[in-house]
Amino acid sequence: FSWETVLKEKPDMIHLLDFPYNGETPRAPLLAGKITDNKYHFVRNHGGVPDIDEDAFELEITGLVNTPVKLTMKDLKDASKFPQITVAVTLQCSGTRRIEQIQQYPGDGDELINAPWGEGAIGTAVYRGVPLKKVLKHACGGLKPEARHVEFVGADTYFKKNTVYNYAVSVPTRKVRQADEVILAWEMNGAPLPKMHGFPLRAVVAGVIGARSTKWLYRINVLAEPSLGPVQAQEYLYYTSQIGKHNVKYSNGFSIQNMPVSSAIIFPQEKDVVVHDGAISLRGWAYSGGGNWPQRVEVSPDGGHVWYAVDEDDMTEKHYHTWRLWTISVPVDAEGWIEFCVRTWDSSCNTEPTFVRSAWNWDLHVTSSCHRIKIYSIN
Ligand code: MTE
Ligand code: MO
Repeated sequence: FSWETVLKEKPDMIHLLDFPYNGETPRAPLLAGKITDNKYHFVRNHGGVPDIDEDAFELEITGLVNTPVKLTMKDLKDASKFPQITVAVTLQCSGTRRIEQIQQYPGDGDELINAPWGEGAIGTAVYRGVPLKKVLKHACGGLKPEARHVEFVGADTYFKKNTVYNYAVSVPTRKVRQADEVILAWEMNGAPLPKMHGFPLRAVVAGVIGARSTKWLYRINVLAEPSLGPVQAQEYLYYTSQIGKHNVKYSNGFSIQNMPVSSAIIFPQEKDVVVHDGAISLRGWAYSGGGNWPQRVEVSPDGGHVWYAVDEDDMTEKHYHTWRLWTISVPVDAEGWIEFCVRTWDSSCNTEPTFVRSAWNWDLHVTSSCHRIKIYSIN
């Protein structure tokens, strides 16, 4: 790994962590369109960025499959072997908007590996690859009856508690049965997968936290139980409010898979002075995992008493794998500091908790409470 790769592929990010490299998408490119430019798609790494020679590369599929195999990139890209698929998928890190929890609960969370993300740890790209379902069927003769989880192993390593691990996570086999939900991808927005995003091959798992979309994927291991890798078993767990940093037992947390509905106001931003003529325009994103889409976005100019719904025409199209960008003009009479907040209902009628404290969990994942900003209104 070197900064050269960052500076070549991602020169203008909000550089949150040098190593492992974590970069957040700045506000303007975040809302520039439904599809995020590769140059600006957020990057979340746990370790270094491996250098992989595509021609020498092999993907190994092993464990509870009827026929373990090794496939080259040429095999995978051979359309006569596997049907190819192109899908737009929103990836959201479960650390998105963590900064709001950090501000209220300083010192919580595993600060060594969990970055203080704002609203830009989310992005959408069009991925091209093959459905994992088809590869398991046509190359591996299907799964053995005991198979319950599919583990993805990345070629990158990271260091935790005096041990070096490969990045490894898993999803239930049930997820893989949906051909357009688990993809082995080599193309991102029409370009070869950038190094920072997993060249030459990554898993793209729609609807669940970004952590399952393993980059630099080189082994798929079909298991009876979830992966024992620390990223699966010790990180990305959701705890009840009785569990804190000092009494944590991993068995008290459950694995975060589907992302809940959440949204954010991107323009204006906290502490902006907004000069207007009785109405303020706001723009932001809304997303929901698990195959849900944001159905209704509402914005309040007074901290959550009066709400205005975003017009359906003022949102990008709905799709069960992607976010929706929205815009609204909200009447404002008040002068001085006012608090805007946004809440979204998804297609399963779920909405967001009202305050950060209702979303608190000690490792500070999934900040899905109503996003609030204070701005100074000059009317
Ligand atoms: N895959 C590997 N091999 N190593 C990683 O550190 N980070 C995961 C996931 N896949 C990670 C990985 C996390 S936590 C997220 S949110 C997504 O990658 C981010 O994908 P991106 O960097 O392409 O945006
Ligand atoms: Mo993540």
